[in-house]
Amino acid sequence: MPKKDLQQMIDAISNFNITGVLNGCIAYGNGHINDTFLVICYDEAGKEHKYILQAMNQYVFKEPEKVMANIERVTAFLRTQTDNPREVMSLIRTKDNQAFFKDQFGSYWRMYDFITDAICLERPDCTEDFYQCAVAFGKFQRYLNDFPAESLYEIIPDFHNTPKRFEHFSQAVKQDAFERAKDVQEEIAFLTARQNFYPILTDSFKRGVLPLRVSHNDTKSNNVMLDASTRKALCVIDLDTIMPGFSVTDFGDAIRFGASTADEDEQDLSKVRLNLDMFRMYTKGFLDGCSGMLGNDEIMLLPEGAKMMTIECGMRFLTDYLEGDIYFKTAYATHNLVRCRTQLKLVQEMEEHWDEMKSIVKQYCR
Ligand code: ADP
Ligand code: GN1
Ligand code: MG
Repeated sequence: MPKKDLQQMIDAISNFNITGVLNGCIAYGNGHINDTFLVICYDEAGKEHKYILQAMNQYVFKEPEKVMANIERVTAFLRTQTDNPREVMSLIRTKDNQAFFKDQFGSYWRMYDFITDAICLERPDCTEDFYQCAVAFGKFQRYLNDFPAESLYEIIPDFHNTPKRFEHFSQAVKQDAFERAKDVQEEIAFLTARQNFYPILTDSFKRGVLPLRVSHNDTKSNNVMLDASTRKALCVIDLDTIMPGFSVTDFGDAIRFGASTADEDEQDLSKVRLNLDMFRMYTKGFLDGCSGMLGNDEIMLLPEGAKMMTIECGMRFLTDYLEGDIYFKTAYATHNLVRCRTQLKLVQEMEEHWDEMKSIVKQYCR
């Protein structure tokens, strides 16, 4: 994605209905996808007003209008489910009342109110914080229980369709456009050996065991805000990938990221372990947030959701490595490979602790 220059940013900001005069705009956060900026303005009384400005990633989001249409509908619905405005992301509309601004270069911009007095955790380091992230994502499922999931646009087709992801991965191995496959034979063998696992969730859906729900699809802990003073669950953010999907993949993606003892790009694999206490607390928090909404079949598939999201993410990182790092932002040449390896190590850990994971979730069946 081409870098945005300052003037382009200032022009974009001037199209939104913000309060005050622009004082500063700085790169913000650690997302892998969009270009995110913190915008600071001051009004005549000297009061500060903060906003989040994002240039949408148009390689990832081919139809930004559809992304914004989903976000508008879902945030409006969420607002009917809670009295606390701080629980829902607030889009700032443009001066001509649109949810986004398309500039003369074809870039799409959008703005949100900055959520003040809140924190978001790159990686939760205690079970209580992780519990709160789980409550936020569980509540998100509950609030959207009556929203017609199938009426949402499928923003990235087959986003968590792991068999399709494996097909794409196999093509990337075959094409080997950057002659990198020779260096990753072990990882290719690992992913190939687990082929029978990949259709488990899509088959459960086809058999009617797994219901279609509104899912967030990117439930990392840095996509949820906690209240800075109480550290209680506040607001789910990063709404780009809201689509029809499964509750168990929302659960799983959070486990993949937050129940690991190391960062997603840790180079020392001996540090990458599955923290079962974190798994236990996230399970409790997610089901507390869902408040009885999930059926026993769904609950029993939560461990599969965790393993599926982890192996799928490893596969996606390796696919991107083989294709020349075109999807995820990277900071160095082997960044995607390093990320892939942490995910595969975590899959191994889950396989070793499979019976414990299953028995933890079983306690919540009715
Ligand atoms: P990406 O899709 O690239 O991950 P996000 O929408 O998650 O982008 O934004 C990146 C980071 O910016 C988040 O992890 C969070 O730290 C911060 N952020 C995003 N929206 C807000 C907001 N409304 N208020 C405060 N911080 C925000
Ligand atoms: C991306 O946008 P961000 O950084 O929250 C990706 C997720 C991956 C994640 C891996 C739209 O999430 O699917 O799981 O990186 N988002 C998209 O860290 O592909
Ligand atoms: Mg994010």
